Amino acid sequence: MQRFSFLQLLRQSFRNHEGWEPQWRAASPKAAYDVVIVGGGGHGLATAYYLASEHGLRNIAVVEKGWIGGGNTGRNTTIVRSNYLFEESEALFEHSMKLWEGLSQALNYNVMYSPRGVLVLAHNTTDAQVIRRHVHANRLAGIDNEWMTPEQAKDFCPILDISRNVRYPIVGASLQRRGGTARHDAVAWGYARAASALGVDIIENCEVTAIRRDAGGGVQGLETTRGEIATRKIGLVTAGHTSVVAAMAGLRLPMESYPLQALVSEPVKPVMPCVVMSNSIHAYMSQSDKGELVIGAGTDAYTSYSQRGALHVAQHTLDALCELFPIVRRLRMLRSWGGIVDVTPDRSPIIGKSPVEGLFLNCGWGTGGFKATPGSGHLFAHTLAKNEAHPIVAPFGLDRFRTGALVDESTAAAVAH
Ligand code: FAD
Ligand code: PYC
Repeated sequence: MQRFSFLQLLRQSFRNHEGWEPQWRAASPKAAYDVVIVGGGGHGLATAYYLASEHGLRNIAVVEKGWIGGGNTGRNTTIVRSNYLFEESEALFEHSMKLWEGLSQALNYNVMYSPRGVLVLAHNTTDAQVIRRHVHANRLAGIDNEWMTPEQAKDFCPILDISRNVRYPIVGASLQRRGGTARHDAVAWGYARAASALGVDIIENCEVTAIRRDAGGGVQGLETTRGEIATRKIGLVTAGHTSVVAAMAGLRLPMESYPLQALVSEPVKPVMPCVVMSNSIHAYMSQSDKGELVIGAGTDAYTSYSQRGALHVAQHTLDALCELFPIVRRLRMLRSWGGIVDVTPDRSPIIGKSPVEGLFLNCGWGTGGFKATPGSGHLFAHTLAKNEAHPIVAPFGLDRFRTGALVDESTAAAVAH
């Protein structure tokens, strides 16, 4: 009988685990592509997948400076919902929600979309008015959302403390039952595998360092740490860093970058059946399938590119969560991390053409772009393929900052801004 050491067995079990071995073609860059997507997060990979699957393009590359999904896609708290206020955003996020519902089947990859419900807490009269306004707006648009009394909220999430004499009393809540979570890295891997199977080159460890333009100003190609690539069409999908990359083409964008942090507890048995968010306290929590409580804090108060958040921000969040859920008081935290989110003046994304011919933008998702991954990729692929914004993303063009037609979703962002 063959004997294996413990390490060999461990390695083998990792190999057998779906997703451990790369299931996408790890490519070297070719000299030229029809389209290059910069940024191998969920949005960039989804864009490449839909360009290939729905628009028949094949000569596509996704270039990623690190490893795919290593940016905000792999750092976020995976909340999926479409309970936004304005019609433009409702259409955008609901489009995405519908794609989530069939995504595992479409990609033949389990992205673990789990519609376990997203409960948004109201702590005072203003909160209640704002949240109820969202409920009414959503219902008018045919999006599920409902108002709950504190008792109904507690029935749905029994570990909530709804006593009246606490620091953050709960006066009501909204519940979007179709909202929930999905497995963040599975989304990147699922899109990567499906795009690769359609011939897309996914090129990791390939940082874009310059954008070359021709005499007329249009894009001509990219310089990367793995050589030059010629292309006439570039999609920038580099969350948190798009201002830096766009500046390589001489473009200044109305965005600021902030650290946003999250943390997980040690794993415990199932205690949390849904997602709970509190916008005014800047704290939210859910439980992963591994048992860890997944906790998110607010953004730092200052712009920065450091991928960690300030300690006092996390401390405030933990204090607040101990008030809302006294059961978590004795839990230990396992790890914490941060990501860089790019925030626009109206807290809505920028999707569409840029003033530079051949340069397209998909950025500004701020604290809330994970939920949009399938919809963003789907609509951005259309925009790139047709050279024209898809009607759903047309309101999210860069020109709104000139015309003033803003889509002010600051109350939907759910975390501090
Ligand atoms: P990313 O996954 O960041 O991908 C961009 C990629 O571009 C990166 O991999 C980066 O390495 C690459 N890149 C950058 N510069 C270059 C370059 N020069 N050359 C090549 N590649 C480059 N959203 C929700 O909807 N729900 C949530 O619960 C949620 N929680 C969050 C919690 C935290 C802590 C954070 C940080 C964010 C959260 N978000 C959430 C926001 C969400 O994570 C992002 O909006 C979303 O993941 C952005 O996806 P992306 O594919 O555009 O970006
Ligand atoms: O957009 O739902 C969201 C979210 C939660 C935490 C960060 N963003």
